[in-house]
Amino acid sequence: MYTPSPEDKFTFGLWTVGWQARDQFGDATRAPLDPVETVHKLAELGAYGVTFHDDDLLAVEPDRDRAIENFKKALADTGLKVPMATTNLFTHPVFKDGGFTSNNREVRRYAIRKVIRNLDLAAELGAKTYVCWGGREGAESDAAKDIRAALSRYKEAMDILSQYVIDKGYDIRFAIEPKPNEPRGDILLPTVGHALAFINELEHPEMVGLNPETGHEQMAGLNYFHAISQAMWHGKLFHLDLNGQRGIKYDQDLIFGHGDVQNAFFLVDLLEHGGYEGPRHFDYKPVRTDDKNDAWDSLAANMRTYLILKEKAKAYRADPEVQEALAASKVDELGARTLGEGETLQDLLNDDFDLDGVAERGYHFTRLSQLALEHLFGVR
Ligand code: DIG
Ligand code: MN
Ligand code: MN
Ligand code: MN
Repeated sequence: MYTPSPEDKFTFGLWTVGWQARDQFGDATRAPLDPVETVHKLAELGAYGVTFHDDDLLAVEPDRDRAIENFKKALADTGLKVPMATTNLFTHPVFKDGGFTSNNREVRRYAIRKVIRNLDLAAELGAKTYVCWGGREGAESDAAKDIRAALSRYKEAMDILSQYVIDKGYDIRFAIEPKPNEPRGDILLPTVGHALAFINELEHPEMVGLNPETGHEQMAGLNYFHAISQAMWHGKLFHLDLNGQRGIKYDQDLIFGHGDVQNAFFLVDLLEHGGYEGPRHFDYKPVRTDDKNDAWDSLAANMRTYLILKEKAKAYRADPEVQEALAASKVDELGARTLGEGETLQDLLNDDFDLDGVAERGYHFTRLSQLALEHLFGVR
């Protein structure tokens, strides 16, 4: 029961369970983790794939070529896929004012070189999505960053990288990952909405989509189910980072479902019934209080929680009382065009509308929401 298998398409970043739990107020509580061990453990736990930043491969092997060879062998030995890759443009001090949008032009050029080098490896490993999380693209002071110029440089970098993928013939699309703040005081492209608008200004917008993260939208006080819905509506949900967040505070990267569990329930229902075919990728971190075994338990907990919510969402949809409540709340009626097929505007203008009568009617959302919650609680 709730045992994950590769068919579930669960994937994890090396940087998740590999996080040594160093934070700005305390040192590491866990030893570095060999990516080879992570790949084998992910396969053992039923995951479909693994994702990585370029630098994650060097966790225990400083020689890049050897580290890549070790990683490739582990992938071959386990059959684990690599659906996504990304670049670390945030740890090295050189990126302290950003990568693509650093005020220092030499840094901007280095950042693009660093991405290109890992794009080649991503293509070699069969990754179809390349994530760009601009964690350091931002500022703490309004005096320090000309935001319009920064957005021009961000666009320039994305256009250069898109052209590179086109010229090389790689089957790769880019996915921008929004986040409102941390580590920068204010990060550029802070939410799904900002990123969607930005993508429209690029030379190759069809090659660039989104990688929305649960906690990042929630850090901005926004609804992740809404964010994912809009990304899907635009055809821009290229990938997603699932995790948990408990309110507007620092980025917690909790286990999926360990934050707003109701929102997670409806998110899983949306992914399972809304036609998203991509990986269910977890970008979470084992809490700093976890030892190595706890950390592996936390990794498994992400997949188990997803499968539990998936089963509950299925039962919710199959419940005749829920179907009746959905109809009573006219949820499906929203799918009907406001101006019917063959109707003219004049037909609409001619409506005979009982304003006061309709205004009096309720939508019965309370009954529907309570039914959903009771399915979530497992009492239906
Ligand atoms: C943080 O949420 C970011 C980095 O971990 C990485 O660049 C990206 C990958 O999904 N998420
Ligand atoms: Mn303080
Ligand atoms: Mn995060
Ligand atoms: Mn992320």
